Amino acid sequence: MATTKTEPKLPLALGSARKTKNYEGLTREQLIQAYRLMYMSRRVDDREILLKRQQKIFFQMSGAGHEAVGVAAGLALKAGYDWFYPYYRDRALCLALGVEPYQMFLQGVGAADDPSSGGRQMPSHWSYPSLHIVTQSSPTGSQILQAVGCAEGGRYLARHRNAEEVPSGSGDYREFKNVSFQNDEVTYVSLGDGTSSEGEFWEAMNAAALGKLPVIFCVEDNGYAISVPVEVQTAGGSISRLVSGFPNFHFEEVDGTDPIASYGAFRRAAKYCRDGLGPAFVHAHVIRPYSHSLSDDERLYRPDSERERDAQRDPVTRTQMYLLREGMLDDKGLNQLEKEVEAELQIAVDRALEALPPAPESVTTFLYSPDIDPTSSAFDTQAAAEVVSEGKKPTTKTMADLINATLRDEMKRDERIVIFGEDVADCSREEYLKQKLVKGKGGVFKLTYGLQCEFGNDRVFNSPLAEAAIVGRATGMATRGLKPVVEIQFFDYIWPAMMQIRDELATIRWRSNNGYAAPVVIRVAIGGYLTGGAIYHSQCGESIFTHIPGLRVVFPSNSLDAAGLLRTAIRCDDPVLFLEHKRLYRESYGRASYPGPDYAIPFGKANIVHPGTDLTVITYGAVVPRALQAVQKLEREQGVSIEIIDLRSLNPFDWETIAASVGKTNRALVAYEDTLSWGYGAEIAARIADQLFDELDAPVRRVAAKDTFVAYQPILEDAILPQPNDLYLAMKELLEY
Ligand SMILES: Cc1ncc(C[n+]2csc(CCOP(=O)(O)OP(=O)(O)O)c2C)c(N)n1
Ligand SMILES: [Mg+2]
Repeated sequence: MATTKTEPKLPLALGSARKTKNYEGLTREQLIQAYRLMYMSRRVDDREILLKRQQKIFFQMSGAGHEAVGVAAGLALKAGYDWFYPYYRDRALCLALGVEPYQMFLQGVGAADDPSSGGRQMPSHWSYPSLHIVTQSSPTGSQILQAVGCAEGGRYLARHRNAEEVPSGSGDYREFKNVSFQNDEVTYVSLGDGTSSEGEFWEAMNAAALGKLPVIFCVEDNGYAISVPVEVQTAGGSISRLVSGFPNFHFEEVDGTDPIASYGAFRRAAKYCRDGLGPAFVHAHVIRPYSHSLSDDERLYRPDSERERDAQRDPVTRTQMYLLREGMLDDKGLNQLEKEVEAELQIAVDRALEALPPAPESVTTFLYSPDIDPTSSAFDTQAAAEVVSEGKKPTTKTMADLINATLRDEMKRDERIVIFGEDVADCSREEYLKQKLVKGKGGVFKLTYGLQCEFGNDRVFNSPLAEAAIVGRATGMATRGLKPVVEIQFFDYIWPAMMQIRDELATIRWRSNNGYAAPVVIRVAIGGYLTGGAIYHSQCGESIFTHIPGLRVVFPSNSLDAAGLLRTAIRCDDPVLFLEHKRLYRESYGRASYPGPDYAIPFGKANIVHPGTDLTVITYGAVVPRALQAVQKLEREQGVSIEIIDLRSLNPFDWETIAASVGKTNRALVAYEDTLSWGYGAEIAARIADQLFDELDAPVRRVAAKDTFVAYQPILEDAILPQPNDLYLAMKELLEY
């Protein structure tokens, strides 16, 4: 651990640079260029503020006060080589990396040609793929874990050169992914002082320290998070003090209003990372002269005296004075520089104001991959796979067996796949496996058993117990072209990852206008009927995720469907939530023989598990075998004929099959394990009521769990979850209607 601390006293810092005259290795030209960028950054803010007041743009977020540290980072790191996860105050960094002011104004006006988002995101939400500036969201701090994953992705690619190869005709996501990397690349991520209170920040610091990853964490400490001062935010008032115990880090604390000192800090930090020694932490003290945003008036909570103290540290004016004092610029040179910047900005603003807005019809474009359609017939290899198993005596494999086999087949086929999560490895202490002291675990349900032994620690490993970190790191890796297939041990514990799933993973392609994508597969053990599973090992809740645009959600009910849908999930180019019902893992229902290494089922295609003519039951997951039981009884007793549709994939779902069936039977029952109200069945029932109203001879009914939690005592569990008899009664009633 190395520590360099520079007290935040600008005159001294600049004074010392003057004494040594080496300006931390910056040339006079570079210093003038640094000032030019800082000045430009401030003036872009000023222009935007004016445009906002004229109602020509719709939001403004300034980088004022953060210019010196941003430019310093931009000079110390390399655009298009290193990777950048900036936050909204990093305008100067972006300019230093090569973003043009015109491009920034395009985002302000929400133009179709805005390269960051095509008019979808607020200004200061940077995304410039050719520069490796990765799309940014608005939740504070949710970029940090992704930066860690990005660094991991680069290191993985450096160690697994075969992963770059794309076999011709692979037909999978690899055909559309650039996996370039540099052996000594660095990932930069920044955040504000307030954001360092977010749990994900600490998860990211831990993961970076554990992996000795080349990440530079930059905390731009302006002393406030909107109106909350740092001493209320951070115990002891100093984030440097709090993080100082993390191992493997290089630490810098610097006056972030001083471009020379900041550059020195970043240069040392970058060297430490490039040398492979571990991550670095740069704590930069900056100011925030323009309130939090245009919607905030800091005079409500900061007295003039405090604001004036800050103003004296303004990085733009002080750097300007410094250059004059050092004789690098004279008044004439300065005037000339400022005139040039103003002229450039005028042209940029004029052009941006003429830019066309996006077309309203484009609003759903790039929610999903434009390159690979997982609903297409290319993913329908069921017939071919059945031929593979023909002739051999079929062995009956459980859903757990076939998920394990599919993961194994896909890992063999594609070296970009990495698997991680809680307990998924066989044994983290590899020597125990080598010495054959232990057999290995491979997941609490053993779904990943044997994969670490076969593919090694780099490809299958245990993560810290941190669900946001699992999904966030996976998202960063996928951004680099890898295919993380991660596990959330129980659906009940997916919630810490919700921010990453809902606000990051699912939004990345859409919000960056296809600039970036993160086709991660998240496998999740879900559901109840466990006899003792209780509240926290029985939850469903799939509709919360089908409600998220941009995310595919599948929920197989049997071994073959699990194998076929998991393969499609892995090979496609979209993020997929793959729900595995725990009760079905080893059920005798739905076992099958191994269907071969290319068996795939397209998304959005339901399976008619039982054909019929008098009533349609639409269901999925563990309710499928229960519905079958009820149907068999009713058919036996009453000679009726009931059709059961297993949806298999919930988003997208197979409306055609539902419509055709209800058109034939004129009666519909929607059955699902989750709580009744506001659930997945509500959407299906509403669609039927809306679009098939004329076909119906009876109301659309739902059978689902009671609107409560799943209890431990089996008598209660039975009463809460939908049972075959509940289904039987509802079917009977509908048939008699
Ligand atoms: C998760 C989340 N919570 C709240 C907000 C609203 N918000 C936006 S910026 C901000 C303050 C951030 O302060 P800091 O991290 O110090 O950065 P600064 O703006 O001071 O540079 C808050 C509360 C948000 N965007 N995301
Ligand atoms: Mg702050």
